[in-house]
Amino acid sequence: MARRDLDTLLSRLAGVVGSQHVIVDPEVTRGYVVDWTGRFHGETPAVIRPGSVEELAEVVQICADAKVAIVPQGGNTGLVGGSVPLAGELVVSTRRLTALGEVDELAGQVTAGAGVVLAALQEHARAAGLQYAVDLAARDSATVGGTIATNAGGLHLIRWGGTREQLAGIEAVLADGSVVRHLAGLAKDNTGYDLARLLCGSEGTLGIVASARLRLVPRPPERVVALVGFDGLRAAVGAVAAVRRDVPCLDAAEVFFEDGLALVCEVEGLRPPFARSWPVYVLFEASDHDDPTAPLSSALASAGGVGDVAVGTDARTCAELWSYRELHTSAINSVGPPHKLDVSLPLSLLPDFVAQLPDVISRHAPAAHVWLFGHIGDGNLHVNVTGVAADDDTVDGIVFRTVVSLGGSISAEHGIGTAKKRWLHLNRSDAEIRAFRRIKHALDPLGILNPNVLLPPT
Ligand code: FAD
Ligand code: 2HG
Ligand code: ZN
Repeated sequence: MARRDLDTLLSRLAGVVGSQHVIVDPEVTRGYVVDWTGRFHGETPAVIRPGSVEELAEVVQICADAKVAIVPQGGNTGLVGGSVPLAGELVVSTRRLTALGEVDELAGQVTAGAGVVLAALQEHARAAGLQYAVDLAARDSATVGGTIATNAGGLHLIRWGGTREQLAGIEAVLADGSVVRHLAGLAKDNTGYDLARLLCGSEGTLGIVASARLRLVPRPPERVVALVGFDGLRAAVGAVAAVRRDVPCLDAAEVFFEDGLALVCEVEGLRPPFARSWPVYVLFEASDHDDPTAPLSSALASAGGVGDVAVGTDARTCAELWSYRELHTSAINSVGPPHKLDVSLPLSLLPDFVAQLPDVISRHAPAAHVWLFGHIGDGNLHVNVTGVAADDDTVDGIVFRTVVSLGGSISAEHGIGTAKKRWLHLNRSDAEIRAFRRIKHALDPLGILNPNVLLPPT
């Protein structure tokens, strides 16, 4: 865009949001143009920070008039390169949309602005004796809008479902600047297309979420966390099945491995949980009105391959046990920007997949290291590969093809973004991708909303 046209555009936008919210200083915009991992770098002429849905709508309308592309951004914690302006787009940040309504205790719902971070939402829900079911280690930065746009899964999906299951309504700005608002949160409301669920997981390609009506769930008072060492993954998968069967109040079943735990302890200066190490660890969390420790222990006692067990029932010990799992992402990033492959597989095939992965990868990238952890209860493994150049995605393709050959998905919860769009066809048929394109074209005919993600180029 010519300098003069850009200046005109930015001054129109400043007229809407205020010049202090049109950020052009490269020192400041730097934090908006590189993704969380440091693998994806872009550039932008400006970051626009609307303070209300009305301002957001005007911003989008002005960009549509000028046919200028936009990347919506929340907390910029996305892990598929979808939140950064890779082709010089404007960034529209939702971080000022932080309105948080009163908790409706009768409905068990709340209306939250797109820029509310999950930690604030959790705290707000807790004050009313409830909780928001989606929780992630990035809770201090990840926003309501970003988690809806990516349909984030998180640590408690096994019990409560992912983001889509919590959505009771949405307010969003479409690509022409029009506002769709459906926030009543009625339990029964069978009146046509479900726009909230369509926008959920659309990665900023169909509209910009301004706020959402969210379901809250009960927060049982008694909680137990158990970290268990296993002699192998097959035993761990079997134990997870036993615990799921016998402990209906299971909140989480999370896996990590010997090398990942050693890295976390080294990078974060933590003491290992046990005197000896185990090939595989699973962290279980359960919560209920009555203390769930006894059913959890007896389910584990009936499972094979169980080694050491550490149990926490008070907040401090639970947090310490969780930190071995939650700190994997930052510890791995300290090794170097990883390729983040977030896959899911049928549980019965998870051990075979993990057994063949090192060989499959080292044949093509001998210097690579593969770190594995994830949500074992959901069959979701985070395959992080370090020691591979940021722009060389040969290994990504190899892993994805292996996953698909075993009946799995190339994206369990992080989305497609820019990182995986060339592999979308592995999981989606031509007919599905054509339908995606028609939906995209119908809602965003100019193609201005997050043009670099999800859909591969034609
Ligand atoms: P961003 O990164 O800013 O954006 C993500 C995508 O959403 C982009 O495509 C962006 O354009 C779009 N977007 C953002 N806001 C809006 C909006 N208001 N309207 C429309 N589109 C929008 N993810 C999981 O699923 N489960 C996990 O357990 C998990 N744990 C994580 C732990 C760590 C330490 C980190 C760094 C990340 C983790 N993530 C996890 C990934 C990430 O936190 C999620 O993808 C989250 O949903 C992104 O939210 P965000 O606000 O940071 O969005
Ligand atoms: C998690 O489960 C997140 O901790 C991040 O989804 C996964 O870092 C990753 O690859
Ligand atoms: Zn995850």
